[in-house]
Amino acid sequence: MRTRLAYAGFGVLATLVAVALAHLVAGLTDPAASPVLAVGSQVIDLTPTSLKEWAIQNFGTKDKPILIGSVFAGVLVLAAIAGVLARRRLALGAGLLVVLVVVAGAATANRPQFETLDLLPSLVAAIVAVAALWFLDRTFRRGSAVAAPHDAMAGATGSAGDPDVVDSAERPAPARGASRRGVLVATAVLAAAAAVVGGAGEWIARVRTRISNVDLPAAADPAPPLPQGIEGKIEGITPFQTPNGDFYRVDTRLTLPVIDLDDWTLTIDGDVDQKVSFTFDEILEMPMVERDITMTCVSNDVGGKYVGAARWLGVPLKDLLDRAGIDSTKADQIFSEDVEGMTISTPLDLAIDGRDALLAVGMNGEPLPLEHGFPARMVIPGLYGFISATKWITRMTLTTYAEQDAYWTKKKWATDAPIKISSRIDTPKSLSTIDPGETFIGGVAWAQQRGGVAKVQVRIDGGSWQDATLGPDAGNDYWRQWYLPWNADSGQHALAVRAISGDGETQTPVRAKPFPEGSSGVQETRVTVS
Ligand SMILES: Nc1nc2c(c(=O)[nH]1)N[C@H]1C(S)=C(S)[C@@H](COP(=O)(O)O)O[C@H]1N2
Ligand SMILES: [Mo]
Repeated sequence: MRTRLAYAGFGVLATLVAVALAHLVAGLTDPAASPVLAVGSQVIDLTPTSLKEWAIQNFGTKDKPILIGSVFAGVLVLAAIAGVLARRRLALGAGLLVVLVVVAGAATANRPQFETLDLLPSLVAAIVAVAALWFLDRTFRRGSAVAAPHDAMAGATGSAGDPDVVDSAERPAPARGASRRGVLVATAVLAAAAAVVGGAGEWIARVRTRISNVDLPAAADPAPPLPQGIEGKIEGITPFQTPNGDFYRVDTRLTLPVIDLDDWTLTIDGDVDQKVSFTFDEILEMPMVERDITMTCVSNDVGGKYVGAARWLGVPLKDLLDRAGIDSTKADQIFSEDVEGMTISTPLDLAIDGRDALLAVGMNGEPLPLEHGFPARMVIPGLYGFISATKWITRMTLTTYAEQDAYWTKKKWATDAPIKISSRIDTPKSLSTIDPGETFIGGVAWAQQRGGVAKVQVRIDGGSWQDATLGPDAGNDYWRQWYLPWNADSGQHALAVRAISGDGETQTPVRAKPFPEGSSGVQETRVTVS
């Protein structure tokens, strides 16, 4: 029993060392090719939409760490089994470890932008895992042989032929503690090596995914100064502009891409008069516009957090497309691709109907953070991000929906997905307990490309809809803060909110889940006043 436990530990340790070294090699080549991350990315791609939505709803932005953690835990359980197998036959345990690494290699090879070099981390992992397991096994058997030289098992393992063992066997058997110490030292050394090497890999990956300094040009067509939000007045309300560090992040990546600005280009091809490519500097030389736009994720539930408002600096998409000369009698979609081969479809007619569709390079006065698409991303007001907001973009192909299916189209999400009118209560927080007396109910509401938010109404305890006061206005593609003074009396209360757009449409009470074209319904929260 004790040796079985020790061997399970050996399997785990051998795997940790292998994964750590592979992580370091991946850090130096392509961080996304690190075995556990490659498997994690495959899991993301293979997970059914319903399960993915469930994970996003329940884990929120922690979905990525939770996924990596689960994959890692799964690997370690299998590694422990490999260790136990190795106790009987080393080849069996080593074989299982190799199978694990082959799975990781296959996951790596299945990535859209796969290069042969990406297999190096897996190859290293295979060699190191087997070598470490062999080493631990040998150390352990040698220790056992030393401790109990007449043990038939030890003699039968073949290590008896080892001159060291023969040597020591001739000496009086040392205390059992000495052999155990050998195993403990080996274990400690390997564990420390794994921590150091893995940490170094992580550090290198982080350094390499730090973005270079870029100086953004001033906008030729700037946005008017952003009015002061009411967050200073209504405590707990979402700020009028979302700071970059607080902006929600939704994408299919587990690692951030390594971007070399000198190599990066944006190519426009497909149904165009001429294929064109732009370097980053060439894009910066084009006239820039600045726009305040609220972006929303299709996975946002009513009342959810996947919405953010920023000031974007970029080139009008139309200007770029005009350089290529698009044939809109043929093409009906912009099929955009990121540096990793992830694809997004955008309806062409909506991208060129006059709305402020941008290739953005700046966000709230800074270069795009890497999390949000550095060096350039699309931003199109009024369309959910999954059909409009390609981050790390490198290609736009003018084509048809009949010819090309993008990532989420393959997963049966809608191709035509305008953002639905919605509103959210930020304060008082759902299910919270507040003091009785004068307070505010407040939040945000959005109706991009629908004439903006004309009105927000609040309903308390099923009463009549009351008009809320709107915060400042930064254009129809931007959200509005809103609040309603409330004299809260003791007891349980139900609060609801709805928005009415400038086009005269009222946010529908009909509930819909995010899949396949965005959630709808009215948010209702409960608060206790006591
Ligand atoms: N390359 C790439 N771009 C992407 C995605 C992605 O997975 N990969 N996700 C999209 C989705 S679903 C949304 S809602 C927005 C989110 O942008 P943000 O992370 O900057 O908030 O980016 C879009 N652009
Ligand atoms: Mo999204």
